[in-house]
Amino acid sequence: MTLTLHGGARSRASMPRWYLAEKAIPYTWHLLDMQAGEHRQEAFLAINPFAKVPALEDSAARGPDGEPLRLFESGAILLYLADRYGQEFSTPEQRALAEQWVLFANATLATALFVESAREREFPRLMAALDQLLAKGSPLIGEVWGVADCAVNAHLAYLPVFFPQLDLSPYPAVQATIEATRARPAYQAAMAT
Ligand SMILES: N[C@@H](CCC(=O)N[C@@H](CS)C(=O)NCC(=O)O)C(=O)O
Repeated sequence: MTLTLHGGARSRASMPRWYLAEKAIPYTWHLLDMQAGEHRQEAFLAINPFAKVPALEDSAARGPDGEPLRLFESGAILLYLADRYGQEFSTPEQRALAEQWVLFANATLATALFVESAREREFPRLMAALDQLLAKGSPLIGEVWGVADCAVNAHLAYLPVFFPQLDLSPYPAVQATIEATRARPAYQAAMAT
C-alpha cells in the first residue's frame, strides 16, 4: 500500500477518505488521537508542520527532498488523488474546473458555512445558486461522480450535522443532494470512523 492518510475522528480527513472509498483506491488509514494531541507531536509535525489533518503520504511518489511525497490541505490531497489515482484529468481544462470546485468548496462555501459573520449574508446567496446547479441531478462536471462532487457535497452534508436549525426547505435540490450523499455506501464508510 503506497498511500497513508493521516486524520482524526470526525475531521476533514473524511473528505479524502470518501474519495478513496468511491474510487476503490487502496490506502492505509492512520487515525491520530487528536484528543491526546498526537497531531502536535514530532512524528506528525514532520508530515504537516501546521499540526492539522488530513495529511497524505505517498511512498510511490517523491517530494523535492527525495523523500516520499507528503501533502497537507484536504483540497490539495483531493486534487492529487483525482489526478494521479482517479485519472480524472486528461486536459488542463478538466483540471482547472475541478480546482475551481474544490477551491469553491474549501474556501468560499466553507467560509459561508463556518464563519458566523459571513453566514447570514453569504449562505442564502450561495445556496440559491447551488440549488439551481444541482437541480439537474447530475455531477458538477460531466457525467461521472468526481472530486468536485466530493468536495462540494461533503460540505453540504455537514449542514444538518453542524446546523440542524438551518431551514433548507427553500433549497430542495441541495436537500436531495445531501440525502443522496448520505445514502452512498462509500460516504457512509468514510464517516464511520
Ligand atoms: N484547510 C485545512 C483545515 C485543516 C483543519 O483545520 N483540520 C482540523 C481538523 S478538521 C485540525 O487538524 N485541527 C487541529 C488543530 O487545529 O489543532 C484542510 O482543509 O485540510
